[in-house]
Amino acid sequence: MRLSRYFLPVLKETPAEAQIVSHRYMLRAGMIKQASAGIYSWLPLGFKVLRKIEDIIHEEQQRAGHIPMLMPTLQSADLWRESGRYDDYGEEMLRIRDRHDRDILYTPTAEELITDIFRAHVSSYRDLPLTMYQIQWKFRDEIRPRFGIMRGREFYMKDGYNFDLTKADAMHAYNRHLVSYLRTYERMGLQAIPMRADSGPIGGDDTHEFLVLAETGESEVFFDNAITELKIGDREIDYGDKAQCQAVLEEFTSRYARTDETHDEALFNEIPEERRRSARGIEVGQIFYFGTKYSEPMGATVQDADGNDVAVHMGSHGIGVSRLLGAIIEASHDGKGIIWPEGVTPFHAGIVNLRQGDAGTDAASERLEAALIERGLDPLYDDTEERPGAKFATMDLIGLPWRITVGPRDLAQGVVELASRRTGESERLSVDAAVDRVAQIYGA
Ligand code: 5CA
Repeated sequence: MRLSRYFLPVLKETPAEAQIVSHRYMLRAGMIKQASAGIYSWLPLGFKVLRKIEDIIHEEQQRAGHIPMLMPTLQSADLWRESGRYDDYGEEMLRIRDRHDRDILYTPTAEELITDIFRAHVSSYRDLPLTMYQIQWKFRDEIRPRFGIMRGREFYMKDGYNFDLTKADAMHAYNRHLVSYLRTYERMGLQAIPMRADSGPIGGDDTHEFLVLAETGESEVFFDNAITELKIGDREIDYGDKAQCQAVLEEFTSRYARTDETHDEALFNEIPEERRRSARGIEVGQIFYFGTKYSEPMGATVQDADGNDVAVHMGSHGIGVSRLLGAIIEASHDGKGIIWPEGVTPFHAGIVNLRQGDAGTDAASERLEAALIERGLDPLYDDTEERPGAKFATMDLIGLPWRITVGPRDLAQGVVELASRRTGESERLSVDAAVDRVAQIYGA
């Protein structure tokens, strides 16, 4: 992409309404624009990162054997009356009346709709286990939308639903979700700690929230610091292996880690003092097992091997897709701007031409751009007439992990400068070597 032809409305001034760094940088880097309270347009740069995050979630969900699908944002109130949640959900639900005076609502979550699909098509235990998921917009009329996309009213969520014959099978689905979520967040450069939480309007007793530690987080959390040493890394996971998934769950949940809703001071005090931590965190996901809470009232049953009709055991599992952008920025930035982890960066590298219009630097920049594209990479070439200082400031703000600078003095010696946004370190390399290095970083 050529910057001169892109839409990147960067702001020089810090917007007054933004209280936290991720919101400030998302506005300044031209990633989002508020449409109305808690509702945002995703400008091209923000949209690109949103898509990257979504792609990682799809890959990891399908690796775990979960099936993608899509349900509508507008749903009939009647289904929600069947489960009893139409009245229970309260003010956060956006209720709408259509021209025929029918009550509809903008989905805050989709347990009812998926249960309705299930009961229409599945009647035998032989069709289980089944887990389907979607990535779809949600609406919750939050009383205090704030921090930009972090607590929006309209937000993008991955929501998955499992249907199983027994509680034991449903707990395997729960464990699979926990493991796949850990992998998902790690690929985004995040450490998200599973913590015992409260289930709220979704219901059930078994639930974990995933928290990214950050001073600006809305949740108060308490944990044994030993938990921060744990990593999934590149270990092989066989999602069909119940014992293995259970063992990973135990590894990651046996230490004390709770949100304030379930915090137990006496248990907390049993942790050796030097490992006791209280901090703040951003909730980027939550998994639930709630048994037959929806299947029973809605008649989602299957025939078991003995011919008895039994209500299926269910759980639901959410990731805050749009909120993750904020969480990643909170976890990875400096005073100059965002520092994207390679896994989610909107462009793989930035090319800065220090003397636009100079035959030599133009040709070398174009050669770099073409060679990176040839390797399957997606560079952003700043081909504008801006001064070098302004070009560097924009690249630092938008946070591409690698920058290749093409200047007349270096070119006279046959080199360009490859710089890391994270460390600030740079080296001088030939155009070909710089392309090889960037391709190698991305495994391209
Ligand atoms: N039905 C379940 C799982 S699919 C559910 O709705 N879970 S949830 O309420 O915990 O939401 C899932 C995730 O969505 C949360 O962990 C959080 O990361 C994100 N989320 C929730 N509310 C908002 C909001 N107002 N703005 C941005 N993200 C949100």
